[in-house]
Amino acid sequence: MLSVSEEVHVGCASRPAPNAVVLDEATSNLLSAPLPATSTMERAYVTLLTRESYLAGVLVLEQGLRAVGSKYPLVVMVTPALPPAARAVLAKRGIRAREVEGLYPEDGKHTLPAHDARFADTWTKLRVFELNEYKRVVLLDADMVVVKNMDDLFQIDLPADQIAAAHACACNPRKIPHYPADWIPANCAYTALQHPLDTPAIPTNGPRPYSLLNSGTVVLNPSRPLASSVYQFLLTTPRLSEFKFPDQDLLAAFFDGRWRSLPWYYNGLRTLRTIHKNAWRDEQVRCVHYILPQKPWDVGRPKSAKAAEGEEDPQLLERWWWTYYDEVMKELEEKDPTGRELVAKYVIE
Ligand SMILES: [Mn+2]
Repeated sequence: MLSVSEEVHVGCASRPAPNAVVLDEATSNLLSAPLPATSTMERAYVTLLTRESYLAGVLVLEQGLRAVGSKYPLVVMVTPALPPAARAVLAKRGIRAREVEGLYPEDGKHTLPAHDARFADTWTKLRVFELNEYKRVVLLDADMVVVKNMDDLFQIDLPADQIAAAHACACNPRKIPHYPADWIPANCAYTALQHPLDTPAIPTNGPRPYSLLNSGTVVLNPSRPLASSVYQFLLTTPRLSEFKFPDQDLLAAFFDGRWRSLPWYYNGLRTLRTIHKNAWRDEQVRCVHYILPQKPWDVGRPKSAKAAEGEEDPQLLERWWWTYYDEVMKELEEKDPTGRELVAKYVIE
């Protein structure tokens, strides 16, 4: 664990003035000295936690990484808004917290409709670019679960100023009316897949959604110059108001022509299982992403009985989340009953 004095406070107030986020010499002085490089410290999975209600998600994510024998730790970026009780739960489980400031667009430059209010804090995910105590980071959302080892993401060939991510699914299966109009199955990069293990292409002349990524899993090489240009882009791009999915659309725009496509199974969007049967294989998925509202902890345990041997289980993905959740809660019961109570407060059984 980082002790309090080693925690790094980078950047600026939660509503930064445009010139404050640039990591100039003065701001750089606020960064800690680089941490000693060891083989395990150079690489980390990273997620963001800004509120207690996602604590269960983070603990389940970490449980999965350990269960599949990941060699690299999960580091949790936390913001000043996160209450001490939530930090204590992480600390007691030996999960490293990494202090970052919130990151937001300038006031009035971007508005989120009420139905997407859950995205308000996701700009702060972009803080991951400044974690340059790591050479390589795999950024994961707190609404994901790891069911197969995916440490190979730390070995992929990736130029310093590029990222790797899986495509967004542009099918809009729930026909959400405020989604972009060109989000239809014919324009979805996954529709064209011939083989489940193929990686979708990013053709320069393809439909627009072919150039969109899902930011649940992002492989990157942190660096201060890169962080600085990402934040500059956030503050200056005239396209900001178009970004319906905050950090996700910004990343696709900033890294346009400079991101590598990953196979779907590193970011197994839960909707793919039913709408892209051409691609999805239960036995191939490394990491499930519970996209859209109604996270597993919002709807409770699967109501149906487990499917019989050889039959398809419609709630298999939800069961995976709850299996890890039960393991976490069992351990907390013994080692941190107060923490267990806090986690359970936001979980509907
Ligand atoms: Mn997500």
